[in-house]
Amino acid sequence: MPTTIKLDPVTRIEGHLEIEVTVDTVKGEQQVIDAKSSGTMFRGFEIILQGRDPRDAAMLSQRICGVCPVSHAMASCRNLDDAFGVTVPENGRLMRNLVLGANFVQSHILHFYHLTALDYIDTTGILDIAPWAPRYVTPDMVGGTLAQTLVGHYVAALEMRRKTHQMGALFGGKLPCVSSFVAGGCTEVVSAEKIASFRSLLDEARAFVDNVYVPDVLAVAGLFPEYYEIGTGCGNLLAYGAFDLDASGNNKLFAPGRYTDGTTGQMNLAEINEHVKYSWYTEATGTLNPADGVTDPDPDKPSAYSWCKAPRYGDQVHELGPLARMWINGDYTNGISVLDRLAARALETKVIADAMDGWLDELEVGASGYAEPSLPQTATGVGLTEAPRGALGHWMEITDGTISRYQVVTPTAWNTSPRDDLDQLGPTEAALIGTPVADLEQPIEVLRVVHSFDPCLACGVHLARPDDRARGTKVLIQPGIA
Ligand code: NFE
Ligand code: MG
Repeated sequence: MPTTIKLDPVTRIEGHLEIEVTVDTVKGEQQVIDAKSSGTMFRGFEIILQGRDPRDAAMLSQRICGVCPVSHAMASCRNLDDAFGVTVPENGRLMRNLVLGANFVQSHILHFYHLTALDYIDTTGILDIAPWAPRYVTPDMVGGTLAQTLVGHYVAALEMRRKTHQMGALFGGKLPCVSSFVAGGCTEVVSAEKIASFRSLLDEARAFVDNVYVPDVLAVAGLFPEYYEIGTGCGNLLAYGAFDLDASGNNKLFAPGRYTDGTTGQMNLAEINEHVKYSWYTEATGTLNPADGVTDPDPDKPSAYSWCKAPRYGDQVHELGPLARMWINGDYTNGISVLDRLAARALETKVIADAMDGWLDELEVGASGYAEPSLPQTATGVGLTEAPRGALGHWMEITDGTISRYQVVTPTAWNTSPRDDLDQLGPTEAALIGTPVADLEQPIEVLRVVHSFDPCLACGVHLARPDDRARGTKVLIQPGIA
């Protein structure tokens, strides 16, 4: 008999995600036969931004998320750079890269140690108090020395995250939510002292990544090899690319591109659209390209089960994230699975941390990182970057000097998207199909698959629904009082 299990909410993620799986026995093995991923929180940032001065966009859109505010600042500023037609000076490009890089290192360490490592280790006798207990304890979890070591590294990782935050704040002004990212560059002043402080913190972070993070991920991978076959998903990957290596915009640490039906291809923005058949948005706003996108919530829509729209490329499902970036860059092509996501994320952290050392060398003490733009009355803009969880895009229209349209499409919207107009499952849903579940009371395998995407629903559904059961009761936060 098929059994339905609901993880509501999924814990050790950012934001509010509900995962519903149906489990049945197929060919003698109990496994997931159906899955639904539901973003259960509406944010409304795209509505909040309408009617505002475009120069506010970077400050406001960063508040979408405390984990990846730098990515939203970067996407927003690139959007404004594009709309205003301004060229960012070299120090501006480099400081933006360094702050974004610091945030990636922080976020990836957070994901492994504080969000997913506990899916693999039995911490009984080590962490028996809240918030670590009660929790799933399954026979395949590893205890003993590895568990002791990983818990020790869990604590060390907290300290490392503090230091990477400090690093980002040196050129970001503060963190989370940087104050120096503006249209036209970065307003922080480059000094020899700041470069030295940044490098000293970066040296510590690089040592942690090389000597602790990457080896720990490989240790977990060695003990759970079956997870190279679990959570394979849609098999398609997409990246916008990020970390400009020069002013041309064509030379990036991570290249844009996609991998669709087994073939590598170019990424053309016109092919992106957001389906809403199963999302709480009016049907009229479906399948629009983000440049023409509309945010019009329909909380009573009978077919819907998520506040995430379903972004698609050429109407096909694509997975975003570190694995997509590393694959498209040719840096990691071992496979697509739970462990491949974890391994690619750790290896990418090393690639970025090592590159940051070179960007510090390129900074010019005293040179401005900011070119003052003039504000157009009418313009359109697109800002693309990568966030820790995958490709991030902001689209904007300016009319009469104010924002008349602002659309954000986040990586978690792609990865945890519900079904689309063609009834194709979203990437996480697809990755769950076929996942073995040994114990219906403790579906740890489901959690391992979901966590491998590092979902952030605050980003995904960029108002609160105070009572989860009262779907008809919505409180819309109006512009100006958010
Ligand atoms: Ni809230 Fe975010 C990242 C973005 S995920 S963490 O990384 O954009 O959608
Ligand atoms: Mg959006």
